[in-house]
Amino acid sequence: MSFLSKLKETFLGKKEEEKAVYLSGFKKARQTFGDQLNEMKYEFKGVDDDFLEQLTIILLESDVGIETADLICDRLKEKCTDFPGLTFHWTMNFLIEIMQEVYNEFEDTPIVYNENGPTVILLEGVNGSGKTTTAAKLAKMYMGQGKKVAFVAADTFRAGAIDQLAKWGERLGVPCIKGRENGDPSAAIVDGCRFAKENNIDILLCDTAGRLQNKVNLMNELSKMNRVSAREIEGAPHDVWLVLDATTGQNGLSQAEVFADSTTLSGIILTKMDGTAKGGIVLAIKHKLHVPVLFIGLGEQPDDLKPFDLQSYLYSISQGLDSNG
Ligand SMILES: Nc1nc2c(ncn2[C@@H]2O[C@H](COP(=O)(O)OP(=O)(O)O)[C@@H](O)[C@H]2O)c(=O)[nH]1
Ligand SMILES: [Mg+2]
Repeated sequence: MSFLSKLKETFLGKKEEEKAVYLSGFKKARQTFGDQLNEMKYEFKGVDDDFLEQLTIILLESDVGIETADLICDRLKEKCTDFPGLTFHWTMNFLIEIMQEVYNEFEDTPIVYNENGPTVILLEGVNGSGKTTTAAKLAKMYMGQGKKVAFVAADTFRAGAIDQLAKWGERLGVPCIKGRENGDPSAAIVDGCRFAKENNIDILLCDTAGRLQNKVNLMNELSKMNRVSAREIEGAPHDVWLVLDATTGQNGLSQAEVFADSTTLSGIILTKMDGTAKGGIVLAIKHKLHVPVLFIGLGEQPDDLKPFDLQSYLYSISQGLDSNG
């Protein structure tokens, strides 16, 4: 059985709801990637320079980024030299399989949960990336798993940010420990950790500020949040997740690099996949930063968050390439 057929079989075995979410969330990505690739079948003469150039363009248009695109093309070329006269269909099989290998080259680290008290999760990212909305979505998800959740509104720099999270707290029934506007975000984290310990909270979601203007400041601020939470709760922060707007493409990737240089990231949440996101950023992030994509955001409501699944992703963006031809 070909790689694409196996991918399809795995995908079709998933829950209806998950399938629908992936297919609609990655529709734009499929149009820029799978559909474009499919167009190439009419002029396919083998994996030659023309083909590879065209493929590079499609990968770049999908936000895969030049380094990752080059790597994928090199591997494909190498693999195909062993198979002269390879059909378009099998070339596509190799291509998508190589994309999976590129993603899997660095092992995904699992989410860390604190067995002996509250799990402290820091959400980081620039203004507007979707941190506050993602905090609400994660709260809904964890409450659905029977966990006790609390918020820390530690984005003390953006006017209205604290109230925005507090409102989500009221809607969802999640206590919200508020920072002081223009105050020290770390002070709010300390208050939140103490509240979590006293109230047997399982998951403490900390909505922080992300100011990229000055890397040294950012680094100091992030490391202070790490330090103060570790003082309150052993092993905290247990998870540090970067919230990234997927529609910002390569710009988002450079933001991610600055954060990754400034702190230890344990996961990425890609928001706004329901928008014009092209999807390739998933591969670029994993390949360049070695940080796994944990969740994807597909809308503005608390239910619009899904765990990232590599196979569903690959199937959704390459849908249509599985037909023999
Ligand atoms: N379409 C869509 N909009 C989102 C998503 N996540 C966040 N948003 C919207 O993006 C805007 C900024 O989100 P917010 O959570 O306030 O960002 P923050 O500044 O990082 O806290 C808001 O209008 C959100 O409703 C998503 O996954 N899809
Ligand atoms: Mg916010």
